[in-house]
Amino acid sequence: MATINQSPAKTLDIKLKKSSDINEQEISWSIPQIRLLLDLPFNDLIHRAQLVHRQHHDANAVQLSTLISVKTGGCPEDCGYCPQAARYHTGVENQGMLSLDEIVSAATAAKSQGASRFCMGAAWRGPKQRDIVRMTEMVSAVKALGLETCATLGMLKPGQATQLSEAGLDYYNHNLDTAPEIYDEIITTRNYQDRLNTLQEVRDAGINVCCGGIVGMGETRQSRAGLIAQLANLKPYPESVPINHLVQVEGTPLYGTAVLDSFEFIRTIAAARITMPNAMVRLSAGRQEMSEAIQALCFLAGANSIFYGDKLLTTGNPEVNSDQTLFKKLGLTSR
Ligand code: SAM
Ligand code: DTB
Ligand code: SF4
Repeated sequence: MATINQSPAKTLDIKLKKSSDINEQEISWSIPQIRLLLDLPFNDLIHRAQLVHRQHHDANAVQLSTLISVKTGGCPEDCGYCPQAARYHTGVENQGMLSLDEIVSAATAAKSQGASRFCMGAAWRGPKQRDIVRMTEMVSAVKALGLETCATLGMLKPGQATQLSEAGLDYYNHNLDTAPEIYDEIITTRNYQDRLNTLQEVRDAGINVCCGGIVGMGETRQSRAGLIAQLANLKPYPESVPINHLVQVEGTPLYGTAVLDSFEFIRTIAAARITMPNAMVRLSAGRQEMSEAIQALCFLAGANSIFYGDKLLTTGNPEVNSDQTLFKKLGLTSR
């Protein structure tokens, strides 16, 4: 690991100037360094993010993932943002596990609309063994359609990730959600280490890691720097980094939180891009509440993936038609 005993500003300069000479997976990012990025004048930050983005990616290509809720609502956890927690009264209707046929027809439709990845989410604390068996059938069937597969099922016990991997799972989504120091203000039914343990299970099973967080939960800029530092310092950092803007759902504890300024959201995307150059950074939840112009700035800041389809898990997402129109306006290609 590169140890650099200089001031944050100096080392930030070294990282940014010599990015082609260093093995970026070996680099550790300190919170003060990420804070310096977040504090840059907006234009400077976006410029730096674009430089990194263009070194590592096609600047006009965006990857499309479609989400489906395999099992909805009634979750025993207390995540303060989540409409699916049983303890909050949000009007989400509980739905038992979908059938294999329902999954296959949703995945077929997603593929025909242009998605390259199909992500299956379940409102569980973690899957039971019988759930894993059914999930492996779904993963194999979706994979057989020629789609990349992703699942987000909560905490995994030893051995479960291997079963999913053997079924053909390409990505597992498990978010750190926020910085460690404010984590227990948001969730108390599991801790940061639980999350890190699941991420390690996923890594050890050879599945790509999809891990990001939520901004707009009332956190400070310093906490956003803390979240990005946690993600960027995972060794290796995640292949896919979803940055969600909190979707405020009535009945959840976080409903009524002061709405985060969009430029803070875009800054967070830029910091993720700069610190995790090879990752796919996904402009995730909250897109329905964003104007086209804000979304365009997110792409400029280095986002190169979105959730595509009229629904996220329980909340709305822009319609496929309007995304296609936006991509045309911006000259973006998709895969
Ligand atoms: N139950 C599993 C778990 O929590 O790991 C998987 C599904 S859970 C809904 C997946 C992720 O969705 C959460 O970790 C969180 O980052 C995100 N999420 C949930 N509700 C959200 C909201 N209202 N706004 C933004 N992101 C949200
Ligand atoms: C992620 O980071 N965001 C997605 C996906 N991973 C599973 C979920 C967003 C959920 C938004 C609230 C809802 O629709 O229930
Ligand atoms: Fe349950 Fe996941 Fe929602 Fe938390 S985020 S309440 S674990 S469905």
